[in-house]
Amino acid sequence: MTTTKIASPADLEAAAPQAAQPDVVEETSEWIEAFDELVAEEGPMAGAQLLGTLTRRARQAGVDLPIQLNTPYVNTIRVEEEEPYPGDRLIERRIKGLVRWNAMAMVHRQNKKDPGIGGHISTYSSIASLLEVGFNHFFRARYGTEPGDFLYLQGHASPGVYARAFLAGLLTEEQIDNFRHELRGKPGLSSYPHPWLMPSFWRFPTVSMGLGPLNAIYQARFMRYLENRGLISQTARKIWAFVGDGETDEPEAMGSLTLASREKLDNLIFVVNCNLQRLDGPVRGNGKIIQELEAAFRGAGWNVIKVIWGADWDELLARDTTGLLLKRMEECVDGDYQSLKVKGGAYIRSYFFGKYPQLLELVADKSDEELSKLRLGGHDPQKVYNAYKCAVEHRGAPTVILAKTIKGYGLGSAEARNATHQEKKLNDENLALFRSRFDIPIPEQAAHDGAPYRPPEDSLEILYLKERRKELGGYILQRQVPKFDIKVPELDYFAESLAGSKGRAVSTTMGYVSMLRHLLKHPEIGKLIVPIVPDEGRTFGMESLIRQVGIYASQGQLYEPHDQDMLLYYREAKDGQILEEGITEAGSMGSFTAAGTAYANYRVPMIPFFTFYSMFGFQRVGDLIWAFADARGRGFLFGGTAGRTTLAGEGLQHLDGHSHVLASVVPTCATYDCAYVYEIAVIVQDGIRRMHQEGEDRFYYITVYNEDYPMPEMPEGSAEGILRGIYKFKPAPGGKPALQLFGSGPILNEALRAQQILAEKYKVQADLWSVTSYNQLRREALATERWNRLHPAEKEKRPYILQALEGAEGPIVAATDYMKIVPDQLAPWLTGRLVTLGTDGFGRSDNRQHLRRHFEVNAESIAAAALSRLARDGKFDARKAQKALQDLGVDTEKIDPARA
Ligand SMILES: Cc1ncc(C[n+]2csc(CCOP(=O)(O)OP(=O)(O)O)c2C)c(N)n1
Ligand SMILES: [Mg+2]
Repeated sequence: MTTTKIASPADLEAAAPQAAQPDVVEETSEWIEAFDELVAEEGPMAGAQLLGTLTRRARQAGVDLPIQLNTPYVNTIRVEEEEPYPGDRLIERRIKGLVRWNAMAMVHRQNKKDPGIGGHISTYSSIASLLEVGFNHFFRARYGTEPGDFLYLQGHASPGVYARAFLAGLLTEEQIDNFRHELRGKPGLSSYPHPWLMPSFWRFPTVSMGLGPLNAIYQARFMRYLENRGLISQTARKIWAFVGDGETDEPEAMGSLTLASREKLDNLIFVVNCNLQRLDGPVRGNGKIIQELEAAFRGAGWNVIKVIWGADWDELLARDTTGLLLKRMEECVDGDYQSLKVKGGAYIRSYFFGKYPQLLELVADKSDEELSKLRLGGHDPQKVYNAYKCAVEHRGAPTVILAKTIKGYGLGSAEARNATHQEKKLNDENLALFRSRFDIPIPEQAAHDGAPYRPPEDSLEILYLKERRKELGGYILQRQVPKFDIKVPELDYFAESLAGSKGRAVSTTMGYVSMLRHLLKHPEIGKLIVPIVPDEGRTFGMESLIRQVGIYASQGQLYEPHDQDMLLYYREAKDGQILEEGITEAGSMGSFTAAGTAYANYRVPMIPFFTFYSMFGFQRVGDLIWAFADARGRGFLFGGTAGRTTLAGEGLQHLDGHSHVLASVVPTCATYDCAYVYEIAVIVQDGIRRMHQEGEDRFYYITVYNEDYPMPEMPEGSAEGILRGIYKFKPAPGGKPALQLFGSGPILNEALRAQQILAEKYKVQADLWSVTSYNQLRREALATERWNRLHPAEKEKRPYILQALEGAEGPIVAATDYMKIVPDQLAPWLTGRLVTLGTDGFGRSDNRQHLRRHFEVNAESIAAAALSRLARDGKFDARKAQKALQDLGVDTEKIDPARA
């Protein structure tokens, strides 16, 4: 059997013609000659075919051929294939100079005015040509009545994006003047792309590196999903994702590449800005990031276009008959290229060309200055234009453009230096140099101050810029949200979920899934629901959903599923509605984000329900959830298999007792821990109404469990309390209560049992409350308290938690399957009353009964805690309380589970 291996540099060296044995030299040259003839007569395709056939033949014959994923270190598009530039290069250069100036000046001036306010100038300066060619010739603002291309931009390049919007008249000088000054009562500009902060400008938060590329891939896939399901019309819309070369080290950036090729996402274009540097220094000092990325993307099935050298190098490459120029290009590592830029023309001559006398000869007619100005591909509009054109026209696969640029391009002595990323200001000399290099027509003093500059409205530059944008459908940096006129289902649509299970033991997960199944049938919003699962559908009992609406598969189902004769077979369909993502919570978040922001991006108010293992949610993909909130995402996150003691047997890595803590930190996330199915129905119904009828930018985190128990019918009048976070579930059974019991999720049942134990065994009466959201209660209380603080002369308002507890006396024992900090969020308003029982500490493998005893959240522990507290308050005999603990089986001397 032959094995295939990837070529190592040594293999390639060995396979190189110059290393061939003397006796095969003649034969080799004959082969080459024949090959050249074939290509000349029949064309490159014939050459490729011949080599393909030969390679297959060689492998069959047992020849161990290395796989070669790299092409030479030159541009992918040959000069002969290039098309002429369609724009006015001169004016475009002037516009670019103006954008560069304003971007640089914005950061420079702000840091002079307000030292330490930050900002970046070197990222944009490297990416300027890549963006300008796009803005002038490619980025479409609309396709007919449909929204246009989507741009994921490097967050740190935002000054350049603002500068262009300023020239286009989209942003005012006052805004430019208030870059990074958002809190001064004037319109300012956020540091980075944040739709939350600038909702009519930014669409995609990208500055947490790696999330942009991942979200772009899933966005491209979701666009196809909407098209295939007939929810939007098919357009030529492209998703352009600008990515830093350093950023590609983030696993999220590269982790989903094969999805894009598998799904043939030719609506997706990555542009990697290969300035060879990141924050601290070179991305690959000892290697070549462009070659490394080429192999990775090509291996993943992408169309790869390298844009390495500018037109200045074409002539040198054409004149070099020795092959030494390419050899030298390939020998140098990225650290060398960085030094060549920093050290200038004479060094380039001696170090780069000087290695081989023939190369020195090649540049004998060039001055040192000319050598220092030999342009790279990513700064050459002609090269960039051709790469973009090929990318846009490419069919059947996503494209990545690897464009070589210089970090800090045009910033004088800061260019390409290791420290350039942190540069905030230019010195006077560099400012003057910048002004003359890019011909900025402003007075010296204004230049010195770094004043913004916008030429008059009727200047050639502004007219040209506007005309180009008009041609492309208008300005692209705009985010508009239409008003939707959808009728969301009323609560009675959920009647089945509200009615209880009539004594049948079911889990909240089952109840949730049947509710989802019902929602999918809704005549108006059914089609808008997007169920998303990361290979966990069976865990949550979703097989019936698979049968009902199918799993989305862009190619349909190409095979006959082995279980086709079963009712609940594995059904994949081109118009399938479920996104079955496989084992990727990050990728699922990509889909959740694309779906949850579709109301703004596609003007289709999709309603995603992403159901996952609660332990692998916020803990695993918290930053993606944060970005979802920033993007003003709307939808439902369902944390299944929730609870540190409810998910039995799984142990430390799986038992979640803290996702509610993590979820509580996201400002637009409403978190709910539900005990009964009707609670979920009330929250989902109201959520859809608030998000899509009222247009609120919020989303939900709801935990559901796999413990089966009878679901009660919804108590009359409890809807408001469910939504606000607390309602009385069962009043004290026999007389005036001495204390209050709070329970959440399945632990409410433990509290219910505790209520009985207390009444029957100890004659202690307690009210029982279901607390659906400590977090919502806390937020409301904080807002009320803030109002009180700011209005000392007005009548004090009472937080909802105190209103709800009006007249409810005695201590409060709150029990949860989550950490104690969850109920403790209400401690400031329940001073001296609150006793919290929760599941702090690592989970263990055991059944519910033992887990709850271990974590001290079982009914007995709740009853014991109540008696203990009453004893401390002098309301129950202390010795009897101690005895009760023993009778209830509470081990008073066991180790604290928080430390076990
Ligand atoms: C997740 C994350 N980690 C770290 C940073 C901080 N950071 C901002 S820019 C940067 C370097 C970026 O380098 P590169 O991706 O090559 O972009 P360039 O500026 O060179 O174009 C770093 C580390 C961040 N924004 N996000
Ligand atoms: Mg970089």
